[in-house]
Amino acid sequence: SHNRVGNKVITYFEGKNSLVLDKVCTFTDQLRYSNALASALSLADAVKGISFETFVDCQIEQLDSYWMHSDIIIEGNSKHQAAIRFMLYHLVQSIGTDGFSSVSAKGLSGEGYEGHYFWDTEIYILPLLQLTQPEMARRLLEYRCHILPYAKDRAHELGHLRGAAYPWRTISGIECSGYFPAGTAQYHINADISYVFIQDFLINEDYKFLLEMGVEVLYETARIWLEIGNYSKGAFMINSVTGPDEYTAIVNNNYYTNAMAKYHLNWAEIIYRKLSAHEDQKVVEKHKAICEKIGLYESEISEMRKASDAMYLPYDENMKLNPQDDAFLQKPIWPFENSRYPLLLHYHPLTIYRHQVLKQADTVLAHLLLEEYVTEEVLTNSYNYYEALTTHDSSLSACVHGIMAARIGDIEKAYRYFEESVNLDIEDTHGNTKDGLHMANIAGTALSVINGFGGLRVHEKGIVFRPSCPKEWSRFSFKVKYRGREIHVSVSDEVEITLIKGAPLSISLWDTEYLLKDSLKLSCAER
Ligand code: IFM
Repeated sequence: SHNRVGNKVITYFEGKNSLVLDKVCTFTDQLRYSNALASALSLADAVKGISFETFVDCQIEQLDSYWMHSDIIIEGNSKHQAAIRFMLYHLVQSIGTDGFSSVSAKGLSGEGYEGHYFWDTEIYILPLLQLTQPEMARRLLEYRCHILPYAKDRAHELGHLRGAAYPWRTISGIECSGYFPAGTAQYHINADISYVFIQDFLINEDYKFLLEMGVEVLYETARIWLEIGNYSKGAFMINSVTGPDEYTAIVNNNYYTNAMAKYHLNWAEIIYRKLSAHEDQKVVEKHKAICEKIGLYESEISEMRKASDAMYLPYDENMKLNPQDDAFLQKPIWPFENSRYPLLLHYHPLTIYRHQVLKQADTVLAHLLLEEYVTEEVLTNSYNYYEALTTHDSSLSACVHGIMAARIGDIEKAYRYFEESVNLDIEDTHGNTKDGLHMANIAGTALSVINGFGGLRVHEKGIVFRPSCPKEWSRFSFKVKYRGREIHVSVSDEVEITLIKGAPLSISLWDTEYLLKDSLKLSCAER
């Protein structure tokens, strides 16, 4: 018999032989439920009678579907194959799938960074999921939409008259960073979040999702650039911000931030025009209602277009590269040989900030995300210059350097970086895996195969491949989803791109356009 006393249930048993107890755990909180306790009890009631085996079957079904679309095959190195599957497995366990959560920096594997979510999700994890698990990707985008009210409050708190400023680190939506120079000053998080909403649109062309979850975030975050930027001699400047590289703080015109803001403002205007002129009147009306709700009118959109077009992107004519910011190239180069690493544990931040030294990819990352803003020459020069100054003290660095090494055609170097990122946790090369696995690096390792050796990019004009197989592997392959299609890519000394599902599609392979009907096979030597 049962007795419920307050929150406790007291159960009396009588009899002989064995007693089987099924323990049902439900988890609720006040972020997701207005009455957490009542919801927990009713959820527990709802699963009553469902056997453990049924849950096991559901789990198997989910994982089978995950591997079907997300597996990455590496032939010729069984250690790499096992390691990448280990990484993909940890990743899937850590992804918030309810629209109220994201992926914490250490996933569910440790307490490092207190479970907080960072830009790691948008710039490292989402680009992978958007191509392989688009529904999971959408839940993560929804999370950002749900916490928009907090980002608007934060913008107000920072003294901005309009717009939203997403927190550097958070769970519920409030800023949890206690060190603003390398926290809140990283305004680029606004552009990072918008970048993945724009990628979702480029990949899926889905106006419904854009309207429901994306536009308000896109516009409110774009407003911040007009708040913090100013014109000087006709160019739009963004001062006193910190870029991705945490060894350089509070700078003027960080290339990454300015380039991402330019893209963000550009797309805010394009999307405004597309939605205002949409053929479906319901879309036009709904968009109009959102704009009216947030007080966004033509004049502000024109300001966004103007700022995007006039955005200042630092460029050094002598060195033919993009300086990381206005002052970066004037500083002395860090004395690398006589230093102790990671620098952050041995030197005061102010000492580090006064030198040319990077913790992680910054301009190089901007060139990965926005190659349309740079020439081949500047991209290569910038890579070579910054690589020599980068300590990779951040686990977010090696994968980006590997992807970009492949981009400039240095596959041997790309392979060395791949080894660094694939081994980071399993060999504990940063000495801190005890605090949890490095989720951005995990997704970044998968991206090293897809974007790096596979050379995949999603541009406004379409999908691009520039594949090359490292000589240490005999073949690698993966699948991606793009505009209702599923595509299988297999690379050895030849590349075979197969349309598994969907209508024929125009693709770019080594900068030549092809119509992908069923399968396209070319020798890598012919590129
Ligand atoms: O978001 C990162 C940051 O870029 C470097 N330090 C660690 C953070 C969490 O992974």
